[in-house]
Amino acid sequence: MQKKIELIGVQMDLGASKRGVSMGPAAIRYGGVCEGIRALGYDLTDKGDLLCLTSGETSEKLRNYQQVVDINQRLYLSTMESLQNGALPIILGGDHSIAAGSISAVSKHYKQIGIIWIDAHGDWNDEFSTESGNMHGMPFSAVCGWGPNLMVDFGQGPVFVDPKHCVQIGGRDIDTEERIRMKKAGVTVFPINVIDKLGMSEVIEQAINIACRDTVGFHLSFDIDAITPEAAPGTGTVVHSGLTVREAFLAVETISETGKMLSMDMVEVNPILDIRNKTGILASELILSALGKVVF
Ligand code: HAR
Ligand code: MN
Ligand code: MN
Ligand code: MN
Repeated sequence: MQKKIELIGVQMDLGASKRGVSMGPAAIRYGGVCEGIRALGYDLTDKGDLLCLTSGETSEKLRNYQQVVDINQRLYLSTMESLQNGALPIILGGDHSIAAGSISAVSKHYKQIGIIWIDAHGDWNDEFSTESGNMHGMPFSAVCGWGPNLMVDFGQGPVFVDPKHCVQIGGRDIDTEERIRMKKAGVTVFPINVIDKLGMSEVIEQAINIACRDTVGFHLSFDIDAITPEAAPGTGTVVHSGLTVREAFLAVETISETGKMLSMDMVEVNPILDIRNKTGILASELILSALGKVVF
C-alpha cells in the first residue's frame, strides 16, 4: 500500500511582528509541493488551511496569545487526526509558533520522539526570557516543557519532548537569556560556525543519531530563515551568513535516507518579502527532498 501523507496549511502570522507569513502555505503550494509529493508516489490528502481568529487577547510578553493558542489547539487536533489515519503530517506555516501544536500531537501520539530544528534562531524563549514577546520565538522551549505552557496544554495532558533527544542546527541569532536556557535544558546545538568546521555531512549524521537514540523517530521543524538570505529572501527575520542551499538539501536528503522522519513543519515563508516566489519554491523542493526526491 502507498504511504499516506496529509498536508495541513496554517495561515498564521500573529506569532511574528511582520505580517505576511500567513500566505506561506499558498506560496509553497504554488512552488509545486502537492504535485511533487504525488509524483513521488505518495497518497496525498491536502487538508487545506487553518485560519486564525480575527481578534483575541494579547499581552506584552505573549503577543496575540489567544489567537496563537487557539490555532495551535486546532492544529494539534488536525495533526493528531492525521497520525491516527496512519498518515505522515506535513505542516505548512505560517510563523514558527505553530510548531507548538504540530509537535504536541506527534509527541502525544508516539510518546518518545526526537526533534531536529533547523533555524537561524533558537526559539527557546518563554514569557520571562523573551525580549520581543513574539511567540514564534518560543515553540521549541514549549514542546520540551520549558514554557510557555499555554502554547502546548490544550487539556490533552501534554507529552513533552526530552531535550536530550533534541537538536538545533544553523543557529546564529540566539538571545543571551535564551542561550542560557538551552544550555541548562541540554539541547544539542550545532551553530553555524560549527557547521563551517565539521561540515553539514558530519553535523546531520550526529543530529540524526541524537534524535533517533531511544526514540521512535523524529519530527523535523524547518524554518526557512536557516538558509542564507541571498537564497531565501522571503522571510521576516533574516540573519546574514546562513546555510547554503546545498547544505540545506544535504540535511534533508540525509534525513530522508533514515526513514525515521515522523512529521515535518516548513515555516516562516513570507511571499510579500520574496522575489518571484523563489523562497516558496525552495521550501517546496526541500519538503520533496525530505520525502525522498533524489537528484539522480
Ligand atoms: N529570539 C527572537 C525573539 O524571541 C527572535 C525569534 C524569532 N524569529 C523567528 N523564529 N523567525 O525562528 O523574538
Ligand atoms: Mn523559528
Ligand atoms: Mn528563525
Ligand atoms: Mn528518552
